[in-house]
Amino acid sequence: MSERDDGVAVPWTRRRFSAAVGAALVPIGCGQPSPGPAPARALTAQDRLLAEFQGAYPDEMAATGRVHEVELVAGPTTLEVGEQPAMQVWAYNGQVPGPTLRIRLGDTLKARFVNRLPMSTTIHWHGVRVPNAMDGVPHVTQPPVEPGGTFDYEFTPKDAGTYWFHPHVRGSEQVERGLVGVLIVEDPVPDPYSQDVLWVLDDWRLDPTGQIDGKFNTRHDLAHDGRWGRMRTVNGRSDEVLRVRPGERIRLRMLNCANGRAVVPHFGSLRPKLLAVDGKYLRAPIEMPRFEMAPGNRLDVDITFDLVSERVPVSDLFSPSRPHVLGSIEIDGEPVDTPQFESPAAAHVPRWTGGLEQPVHHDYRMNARRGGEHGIEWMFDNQPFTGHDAHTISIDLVRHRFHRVRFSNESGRLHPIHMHGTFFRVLARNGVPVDEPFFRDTVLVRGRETVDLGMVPTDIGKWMVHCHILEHAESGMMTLVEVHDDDWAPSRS
Ligand SMILES: [Cu+2]
Repeated sequence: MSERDDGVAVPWTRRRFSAAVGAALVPIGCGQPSPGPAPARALTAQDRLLAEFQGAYPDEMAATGRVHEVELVAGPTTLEVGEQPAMQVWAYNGQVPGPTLRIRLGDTLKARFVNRLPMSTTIHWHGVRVPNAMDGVPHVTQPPVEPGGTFDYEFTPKDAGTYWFHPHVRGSEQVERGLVGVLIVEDPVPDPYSQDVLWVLDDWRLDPTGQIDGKFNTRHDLAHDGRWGRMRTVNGRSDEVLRVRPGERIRLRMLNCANGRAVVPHFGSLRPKLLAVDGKYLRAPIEMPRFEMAPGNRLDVDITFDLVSERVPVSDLFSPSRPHVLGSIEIDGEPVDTPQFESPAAAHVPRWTGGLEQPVHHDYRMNARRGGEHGIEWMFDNQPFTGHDAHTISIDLVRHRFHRVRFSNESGRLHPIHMHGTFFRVLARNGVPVDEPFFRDTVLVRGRETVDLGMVPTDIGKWMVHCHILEHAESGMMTLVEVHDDDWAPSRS
């Protein structure tokens, strides 16, 4: 069931939409109070883009009143992977990956976080449209949680889908050490899949003793696409097998939580349908394309198994000449009836073909230079991020308005760009229009590539934009945008 017709989503009201379009009629930068009712006039391109957006996702979500209270404790523990010696890791609630929190759309999550790490941390809820104060960015939305400290997160997600959570302090170390958890927001009435399965894809770089290599943000990591480890895991295991019976129809949710590695999942003889990207349903299901899952991306696929017994390897084809088997799916046992229902991928996703006629609101140039704490600094606009406590806002956005934002990669490295607090759609790559039938919160920008994004922010506040190669972020490739309320205009001072 899509969010459009579930009865829980609060659609944009006519009043709210009119307000948004009304705001669009006031040219930004004029700053003058309107002398009276605006004269009737033709719809602008901005109005048309907003009208297309209407119904894509709700501005607010009515709470069901169901509250899920959980405690998340970050602390040291051990993990055994295959034949490796026990590895010292950091984990939420003693598990790697951490607990999967499963709630329904409209439910409220109350998470009491306890820090038992030897350093400060926070929790960021990746992809979830939360109130700004719940976004987990130290010094910007909350103080860092010191060792022994606690923080209470509480929010009602506005979108069903597959999300995840991780620290936003020294991410390149804390995420690599194992601090990753998953938040699944189910539809109000989940479809009757035979199984709803999660695969958390990760890699680990070990030292010669089999422990996590304690050298973080190395010059090599920074000069390349971050830290890529040779030990690969799915759900913390090197030999993950998903067992299904012939006839089953499953929903497989995949998350790439590696620091730097991109993954192109390939399902061999199987024919999965892509359902959702970064949590959000597609316009309609499509045959699984070659999809470069950058760190942070999630893909949900719908797979029906034929009436045969076989074991199908699921491979990573990011480097086609060096395929890597991630895990496998074993089809065996007594056949079952295949659940029959319409795909939940039936979202309203605006095409926004007019988006490329809008002026570029900001063009972020991405590059690096020598220097800084780690020897190399990654930057937006020649400006390395110097710490959350000394942040500056790079651009202003206005809620309920369409913005076209460009990311120009002047380097040869990969930069998966993640925006907090909003979804966006890719409008063009290297100036060539693309119509991805889905929203995203993270997009892989290749070397020398330029990507144009379209977005309509729904939540005010200060939100991070950063590279999700955590070593690039740690060495400066982070910035903040501020989303202002509908009636905001820049000051003329
Ligand atoms: Cu990067």
